Amino acid sequence: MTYPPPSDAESQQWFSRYDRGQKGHLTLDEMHNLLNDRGSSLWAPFDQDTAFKLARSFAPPGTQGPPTLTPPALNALWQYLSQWHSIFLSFDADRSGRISHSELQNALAAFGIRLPPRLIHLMIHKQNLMQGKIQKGRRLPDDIDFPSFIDLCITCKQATDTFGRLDTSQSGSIQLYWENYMDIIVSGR
Ligand SMILES: [Ca+2]
Repeated sequence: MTYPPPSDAESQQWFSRYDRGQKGHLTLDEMHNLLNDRGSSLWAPFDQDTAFKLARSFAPPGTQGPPTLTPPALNALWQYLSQWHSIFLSFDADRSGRISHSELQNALAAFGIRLPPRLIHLMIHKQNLMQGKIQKGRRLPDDIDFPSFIDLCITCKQATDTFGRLDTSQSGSIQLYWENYMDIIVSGR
């Protein structure tokens, strides 16, 4: 089941409903609530961290402080989620509603990102750990849901962009001073 992008009228209706005080923009919390309410029949809830990454990606450039979303930015976000949900479904080969190790490996390879199985396992484990989806006494999930898939793809894209920016000769390797490395870790860019 795919999620069609909303019409302009529908999108405006949702925006008005969640824009408390009719400010003309959605705060991070308002956008987070809207995201989970609208997608409740299709995907697991987005956690706060992934919602923040999405809001930051679609907030107007140069936004200082917490990201906010205008109506056009909300439309762009829904288009983005709709496209990614289709991609998610296309790589969910066994139609389980989740992405397994091999399905993730295929998806990343299709995006030009080739990673060893150990790293794929680690990323899946870390996603489930970060999002509190590992419960005490239960076997660790070895697959991820749609919000985790989105989060992981955003992380991979940021890492690939950062590496590409530093690999000016496109040799596939970079040399980093400690300070530059710390700058990347701390700034998250
Ligand atoms: Ca699957």
